[in-house]
Amino acid sequence: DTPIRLADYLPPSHLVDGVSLTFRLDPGRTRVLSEIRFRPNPARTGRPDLRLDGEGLALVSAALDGAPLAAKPDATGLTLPGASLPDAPFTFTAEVEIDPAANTELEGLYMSNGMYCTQCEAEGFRKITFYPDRPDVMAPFRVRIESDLPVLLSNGNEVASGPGWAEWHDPWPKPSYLFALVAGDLVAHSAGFTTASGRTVALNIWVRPGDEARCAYAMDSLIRSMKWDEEVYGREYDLDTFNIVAVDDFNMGAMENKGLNIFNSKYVLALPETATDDDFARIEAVIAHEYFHNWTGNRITCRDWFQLCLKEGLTVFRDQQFSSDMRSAAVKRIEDVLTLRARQFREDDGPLAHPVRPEEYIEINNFYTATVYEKGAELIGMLKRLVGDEAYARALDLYFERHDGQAATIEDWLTVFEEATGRDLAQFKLWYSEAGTPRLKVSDRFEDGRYTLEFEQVNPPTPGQPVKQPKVIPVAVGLLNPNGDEVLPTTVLEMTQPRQSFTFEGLGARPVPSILRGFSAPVVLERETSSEERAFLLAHDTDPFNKWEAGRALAKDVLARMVTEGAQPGPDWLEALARVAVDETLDPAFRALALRLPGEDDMAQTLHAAGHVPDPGRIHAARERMAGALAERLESELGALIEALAEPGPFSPEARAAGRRALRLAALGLVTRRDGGARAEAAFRAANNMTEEVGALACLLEIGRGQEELGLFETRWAGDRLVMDKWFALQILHAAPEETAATVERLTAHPAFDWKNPNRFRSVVGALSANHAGFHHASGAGYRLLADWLIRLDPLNPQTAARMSTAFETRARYDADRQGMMLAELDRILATPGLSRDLGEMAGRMRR
Ligand code: HT7
Ligand code: ZN
Repeated sequence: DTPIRLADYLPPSHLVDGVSLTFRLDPGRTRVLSEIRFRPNPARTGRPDLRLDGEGLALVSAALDGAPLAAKPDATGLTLPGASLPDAPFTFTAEVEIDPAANTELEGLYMSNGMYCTQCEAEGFRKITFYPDRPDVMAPFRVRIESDLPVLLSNGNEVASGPGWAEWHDPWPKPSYLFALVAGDLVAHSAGFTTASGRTVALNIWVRPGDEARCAYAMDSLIRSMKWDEEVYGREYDLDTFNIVAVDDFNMGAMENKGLNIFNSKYVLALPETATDDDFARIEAVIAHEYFHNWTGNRITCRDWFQLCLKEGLTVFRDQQFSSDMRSAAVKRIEDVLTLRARQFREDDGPLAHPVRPEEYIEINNFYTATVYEKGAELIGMLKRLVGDEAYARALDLYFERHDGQAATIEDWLTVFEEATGRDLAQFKLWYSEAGTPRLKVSDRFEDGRYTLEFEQVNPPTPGQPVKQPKVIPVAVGLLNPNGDEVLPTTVLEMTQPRQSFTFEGLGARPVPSILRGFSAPVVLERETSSEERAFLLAHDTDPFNKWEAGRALAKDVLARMVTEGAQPGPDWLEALARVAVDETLDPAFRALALRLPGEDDMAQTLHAAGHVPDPGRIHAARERMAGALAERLESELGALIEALAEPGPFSPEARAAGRRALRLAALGLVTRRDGGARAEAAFRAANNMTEEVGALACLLEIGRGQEELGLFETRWAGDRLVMDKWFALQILHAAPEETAATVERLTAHPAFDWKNPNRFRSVVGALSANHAGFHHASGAGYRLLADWLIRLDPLNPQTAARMSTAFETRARYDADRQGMMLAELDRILATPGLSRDLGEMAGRMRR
């Protein structure tokens, strides 16, 4: 497989003025008739060939301006020689046959529970018909669907329908990856929305009969998203209808097809009894994300797939802004940074590191990564911090005005900022082209009332990029007096050099610095800090992110010493945390986050960066001791905390109530380590919502109990796929290290383990790699089991297999035995006959 390179980009040979498609749906033999109106692209000279992508299509007939074509497709498409094409507009027609029932990859047109649906991003449309399947070819689409199924949907507005057919028209030019079609026996949860300019939009969430009552939160989230995008970005919706369809078999979270978003049902369906607070928060965020793509992704799309961060980084940034407006901004920022570090820093630190705008790929599906999405969003946040809110708003207005209807690039994006602000962003652009997480080393000195902070940035090498240049780093800083008063409110220092100092005058005493407030740049801060200073910042910092960060760093220091030196958790950390736990002036959600101990994978990453070889078993044991010590210290407070946080009224999914439940469950987890599970058992039995039900069960599983409750849970929820995914995952996530592989083996033999369903597969095989000590158990059983399942899944669903193979990306952290076992599994995967391009690329990169 040859890599595709950004440097080889060529504009399309032909543009498309319009497409008409007719689908005669049949599970095994669907006919697709296409009529594509082409025009030579004036940007290309010399009568180039027209390449139509097409994979797995049986060509029935083709014609050019009505004259039959004796075209012979190859394995990936059809070439129409330039010399044989008119030098003027012409129409290409074709009829192909496809087999949706046999499509297990869930890309192109496939079937899920008797319903037809599509997934075209990134390159699925070529599995539907012959077409220039590239995002810089944008066209209006007309679609006719013929089927006896009652609900027939496509993009845009419905223009006509009759028994057994419907016709749709999408007036907005779009690339083929945004095409969608759904046909099924579905029911709608409907509502309406009136836009700021007074147009009415019909909103429908389509689900299987029986699920209508579970759509209220998704609908509410959609309406709030539409309103927010009008108020904050001035963006109105632009069609008469907005449809969302929930699908059980789906490779990712959701897809922003124009006017017809398709969702993994887990990001739509929710009732308090079936969905946890985290589920509600994710539904809100995913609904918003897909809706926001209507402008950042659909109206303005990407010129090519190297520009993926143009739509994804910006849309993640927008959904993060939305969630922080809907919920607590501080808590949202902490959660986003936890995710960034757990997924993106991990990626940046290993063989899969790549720039936010990659320069080559073999399989583009492998680049829907934390780097493109989450680091991409951080770059937007930095840009906003550097230019200021008002200039950001001006630049965005210019972006929408100038590039509406276009397929744009990162250069276009940065140019609007340069023009709106007069700033040169050449150095900032390095963030897009260079991979790796910069290290920011900080030292300070204080003399005669002058306080100096000295920064040094180190940009470590990544695969294929041995030498890096200094970046622009916005460092938000505040200074506190020893009595806790803030003497310098948050100020953004702009670092552009390898080393740079900043001096603050007129200070009466040596201040305590609060550096990288709000996590103002995606870097690793390295500064020798005493535990007293960390405890001081945990108590006094006015920046909520850094307040939390101080407690986190303190906990990580303690845990690191426990792992490497066998130390006991000292009173500094215990007392500092105990104060936060009972401080009623603080948001309960913040307190819950502060009580959450550092994760084991995070600790392994940190220990590796500090020059240790992490031992997963020791990390697990030390973390258990740490939780035990905290439970002992807080024993007298926890009971009262749990009682006080019980919610008397009816369940509310909103953030305040969810924060109280999170703190209550954090306390319950600690109490369970002291009372043998009595309170958790009672909480499980009394639970009237899924957050408490699953939370209490997890507490019991953590101490090796809960078998009876697992049985009750299974009996109660056997008929509910989404809830049963939790039942599978919980048992593996909370299994003891030496029992993890056996638990996975037992559960994969369970009759409800439908491994062809991506959600179920992830809830079992994904949970295996998420149990750090279990996956990395010295026996190597976790590695073997994962490789076995990847090899089995690959021929059916290569996209999901490739995505889950990233469990091996941290190989270099561990001891020689574990490294050897992981290598052997990667080699076994690579030696598998018929391995997909997806998994082959991933295993190959991790093998290097
Ligand atoms: N733009 C979408 C990314 C995507 C995807 C979604 C579902 C299935 C397969 C997919 N491949 C790529 C989702 C998003 O970022 O909003
Ligand atoms: Zn997206």
